[in-house]
Amino acid sequence: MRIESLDAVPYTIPYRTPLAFAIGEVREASHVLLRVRTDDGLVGQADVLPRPYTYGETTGSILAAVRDLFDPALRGLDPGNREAVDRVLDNTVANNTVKAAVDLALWDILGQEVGASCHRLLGAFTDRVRVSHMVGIDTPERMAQEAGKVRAAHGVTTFKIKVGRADHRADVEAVLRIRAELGDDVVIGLDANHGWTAEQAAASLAAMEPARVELIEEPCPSSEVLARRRFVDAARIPVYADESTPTPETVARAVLTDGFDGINIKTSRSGFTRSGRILGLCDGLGVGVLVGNQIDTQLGTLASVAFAAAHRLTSVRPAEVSNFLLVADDLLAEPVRIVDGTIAVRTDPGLGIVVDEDKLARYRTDR
Ligand code: MUC
Ligand code: MG
Repeated sequence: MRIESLDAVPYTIPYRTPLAFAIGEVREASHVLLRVRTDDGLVGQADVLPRPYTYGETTGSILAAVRDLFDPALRGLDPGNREAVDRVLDNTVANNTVKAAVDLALWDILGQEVGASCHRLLGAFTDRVRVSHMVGIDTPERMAQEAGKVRAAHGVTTFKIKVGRADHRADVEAVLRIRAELGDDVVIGLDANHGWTAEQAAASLAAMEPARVELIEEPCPSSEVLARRRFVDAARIPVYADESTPTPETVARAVLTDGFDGINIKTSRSGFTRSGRILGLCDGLGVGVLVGNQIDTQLGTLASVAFAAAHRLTSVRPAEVSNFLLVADDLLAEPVRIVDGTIAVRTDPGLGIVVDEDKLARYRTDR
């Protein structure tokens, strides 16, 4: 079997509610559906998410990378020869989310070829993923309401609260309020998306002590090298890296040089192959992992769920797989459901993605 072509279809689906975080805000899912076609008729699919504030990619750059770089370079390769594909992808720097989607689409093809789900091919450790929900930056009152609503509607009890405002006192107030309103039986983590300085991060954590926060992600900028290392050394809760560690080598540096306690792994920026390498590194080094969200649609969520449920280490913590609740609709024909705070894996071959073609026709932006 050979790769025949790569197509990229840009589409936009509005959000029900925007999501704000320290370095940006998203109001709509303006993504790109990648389709890798093979000469014997199989089609691998994955979602590509432009996130200029973290990786520099835009819809235009994603379309150009597929059209000008990866489509011509990958045509004719065996889709099962991921090492050869990886070498081609490596010839281009950055472009993480396009490369991730190519990899996911190839795994999707492999699963269809052998008649097994990606979840099964990856390890099939468990068949349900516990959900952690991300609460965007807003007034403390609305943030507590959002967490309460998601717990009541979906049974989710783990929350990652977005913080990192220039005035960190508003973050402190929000986190204390969420703990007070939701009580003791919820788990609270934080993500500052490097919006605070290391000093603000330390002061905020001290002021939030009554809220019993279990971990903090990207507290301060990776460019402030010594300040960040000092913060990680002194922190009394685990410190996780996310957007500063999109690749195995950045993970190795964050752990070996800066002493990070955990790594957020996102299939939408490292696919299954590189996510697996990152997971292996973390496993060998004794570093925690969590499966995070790049504000994925339901289509992208299928990949995160397959990966999170496939491995022991990724099943330790709930995975961030509920951001699709923000999006008003989806391209998937069969919706993803959260039941009692969990999402079940799909058992269909590959990723189990069936696109509703009428919806794709309605939301695509290239016609
Ligand atoms: C996160 O965990 O940082 C926000 C922007 C993005 O690209 O990912 C997120 C979630
Ligand atoms: Mg994060």
